[in-house]
Amino acid sequence: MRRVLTYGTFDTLHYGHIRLLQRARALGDYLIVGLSTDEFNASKNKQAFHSWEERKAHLEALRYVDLVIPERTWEQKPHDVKLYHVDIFTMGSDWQGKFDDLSALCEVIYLERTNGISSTMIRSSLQPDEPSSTSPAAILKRAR
Ligand code: C2G
Repeated sequence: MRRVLTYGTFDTLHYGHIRLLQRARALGDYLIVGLSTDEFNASKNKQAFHSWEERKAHLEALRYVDLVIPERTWEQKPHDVKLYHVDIFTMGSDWQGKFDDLSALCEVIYLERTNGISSTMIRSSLQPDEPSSTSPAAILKRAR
């Protein structure tokens, strides 16, 4: 059984995330996702729209994801690779080269990032007073 590992925040789950997870799972037979905790996100200056528990439930609903573990630090990756007997570590290409040190422990593969969609875009369209929002309130506000 080839075991694959990836990490991320996976906030406001969208087709860019799903395409990544689908291709990651296709690299092997079992996909583990290290899901950034809210505390770890704070250290990345990121605040997710959904809680860790909600984001975990979203991932567990996907057929591509076999196990979700907490990502609490940048440094836990080598430990997780050993603990879960990981064969392949993968991330989107926006992380190209950043985790090459893991190639001492497992194969490292970067998958092309999906353009045109991001959690930031989705979150800004959820804010009613954001100019880019497409909510009826925002459209009416701009029309005045
Ligand atoms: N991704 C993608 N296409 C997008 C958006 C994201 O392929 N349009 C990929 C990213 O490259 C990443 C994964 O989906 O591999 C999760 O993205 P984020 O939730 O933004 O995760 P990030 O903040 O990059 O955290 O230790 C690594 C970090 O936890 C990664």
